[in-house]
Amino acid sequence: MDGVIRTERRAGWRLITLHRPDKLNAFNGAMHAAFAAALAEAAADPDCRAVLLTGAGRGFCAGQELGPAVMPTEAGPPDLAPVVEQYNAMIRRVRALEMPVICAVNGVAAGAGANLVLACDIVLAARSAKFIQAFSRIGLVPDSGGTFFLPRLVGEARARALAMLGEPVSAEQAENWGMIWKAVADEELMPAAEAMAAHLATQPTEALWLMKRAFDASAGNTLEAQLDLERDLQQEAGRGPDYAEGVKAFLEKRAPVFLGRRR
Ligand code: T3D
Repeated sequence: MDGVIRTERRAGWRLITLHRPDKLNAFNGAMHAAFAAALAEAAADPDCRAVLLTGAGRGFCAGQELGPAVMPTEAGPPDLAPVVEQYNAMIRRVRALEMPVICAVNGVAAGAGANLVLACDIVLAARSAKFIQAFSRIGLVPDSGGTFFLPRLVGEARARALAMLGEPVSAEQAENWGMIWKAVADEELMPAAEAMAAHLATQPTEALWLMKRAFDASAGNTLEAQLDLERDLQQEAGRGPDYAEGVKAFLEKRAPVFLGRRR
C-alpha cells in the first residue's frame, strides 16, 4: 500500500489516511484525485458501511498545498476557481457518501483541512490537535464549506472571529464549543475511532444515510418542511429490513443483526 491516499479494508468499514506527512498532508491535485477514487470505491463496496478518515504523521491536513500551482506570477494572479472547485467536489462527496464518515483528527487541521473535518459526520480529535481557519493569514476567505459549517456548529460570533483572526482552537475548546464530538487523549484517538467505525459498521446503514439527508436539509428548511421530510424519510426507513429486524430483536430481547443496506 502506497500513495498519497491510503485505504485499509477492515471488517465492514474502511480506514482512509491522508498520506503526505512531510507536507502535513496538504492537498494537491494528485491527492484530490486519489481521495475521490478512495471515496468512490468505498461507496461502491456493498460491504463497506462506514469510513474513518485520518492523517499520517503529526498533522491531519494543512489544506491547500501552497506552491507554484496557486502562486501569483509575473503574468498575474492564479485562477483559484478550479482549485476551489476541487474542494467543493470533495466536500460534496463526503456529504453524499451513503454511510457515516468519522474523522480522527490526529494533529493540526488548517485551512481546507479544518473544513474537511467539519464536513464529516462524527469528529474525534486528539487532545494535541488544533483547528485553524488559516485562510486570513494568507489573504484568502474560508472555503470548503467553512462559512456554512462553522456558524452552524459554533455560532456566528465565534465563526466570524475564528475566520478573521485565524487563531488556533484546541481540541478541548472545539469539543466545548460543539465544533466536534469529542477530544480524547492522543493515544486513545485511533482505538476509539476504530471502535466507533466498527460499531457503526454493524448499525442500520440505510437509516444512518437517511439521517445524513435529514440533517443536511434542515439547514435550509422551515420546521414545516423538515417535519414533512422526516415523515418521508421515516417511511423509507420503515420499509427496510433493518426496521423489521430492530423491532423483532427488541421484542425477542436480543441484539439486532442489521443488514445495513437494501441495495
Ligand atoms: O489556491 C488556494 O490557495 C485556494 C484554496 C484554499 C484552500 C486552503 O486550504 S487555503 C489555506 C492553506 N493552508 C495554510 O495556509 C496552512 C499553511 N500551514 C501552516 O500555517 C502551518 O504549517 C501549520 C499551522 C498548519 C502547522 O505549523 P507547524 O509549525 O506545526 O508546521 P510547519 O513547520 O509550518 O510545517 C511543516 C512542514 O509542512 C513544512 O515543510 P518543511 O519546512 O518541513 O519542508 C511546511 O512548509 C509544510 N507545510 C505545511 N502546510 C503546508 C506545507 N507545505 C505546503 N502547503 C501547505 N499548506
